[in-house]
Amino acid sequence: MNTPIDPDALLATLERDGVVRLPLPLLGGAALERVQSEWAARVAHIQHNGQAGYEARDPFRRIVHDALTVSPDLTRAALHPSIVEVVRRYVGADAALTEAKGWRTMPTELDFHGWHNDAWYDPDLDHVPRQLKLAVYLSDVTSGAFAYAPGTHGQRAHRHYSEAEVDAFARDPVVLDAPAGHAFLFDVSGVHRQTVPVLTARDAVFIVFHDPSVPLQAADVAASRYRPALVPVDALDGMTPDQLRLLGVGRRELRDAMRPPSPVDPGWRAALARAEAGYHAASRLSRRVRARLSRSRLA
Ligand SMILES: O=C(O)CCC(=O)C(=O)O
Repeated sequence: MNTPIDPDALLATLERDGVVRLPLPLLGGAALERVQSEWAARVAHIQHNGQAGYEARDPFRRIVHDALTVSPDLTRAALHPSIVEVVRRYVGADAALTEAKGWRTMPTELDFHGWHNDAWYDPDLDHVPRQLKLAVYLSDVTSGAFAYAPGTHGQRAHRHYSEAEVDAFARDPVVLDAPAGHAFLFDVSGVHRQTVPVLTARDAVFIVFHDPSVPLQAADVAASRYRPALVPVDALDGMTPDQLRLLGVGRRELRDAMRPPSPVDPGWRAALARAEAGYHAASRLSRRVRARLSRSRLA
């Protein structure tokens, strides 16, 4: 959907609150259904032997990396011309899309994450560089919504915050419940969280924009966290030079920021090797049992 959205109004709210709800859905109708059906396939099983799936990092969220690969509709929605303008005016003309990650949060009563703001840049920097996230809901969100403490953006400290600290902030949190296809932007230096309880599974994609020349914190360098986006190639058809630039096309500094993947921890490597050996042994046994059963049926 390329219906124009007033960038000046979005920017004014973003500067004041650090968060802004988009007034129109980014995805709707057949495009939303296509994205939801591809997404459902990604969150149905753990990524395995090259088959696209989710990463099971914790019991609460099924994490989908390179989330724009899910569908050209999602890539085009993320690069809606008004979003491109807001991102370039809020973050800077050199902003680029540096990560697209989504997750299905499983129903839970547990307070598994809490209020926090995001650490991402080198802490020795003498200013707070801007990073924006565009969140797009792929399911109707009536519980487990994202929430943001308005006006808390721009701070240097990156940590978790208690309910009492958030209650002491000047204004009440903005709770972003919305139907599937709706979206919002937020400055990650402000205090935010997913609310609990999550009564039904919640699907959301978070797309990150910052200036890739900003030095990163060591943990994100080691993890090769921010890197050029992977997108379905047909999503590029008809994109404007501004959209392509935000996506990272021709941006050498994005490629330069990439590091070889960090080696897997030796303990994990050994555990994965044992799991793989067990899987192959079980497959061999099952083949032998099936062969013997079919021979005895023929005899
Ligand atoms: O899943 C959510 O709503 C929280 C997202 C969040 O904390 C983040 O993207 O930093």
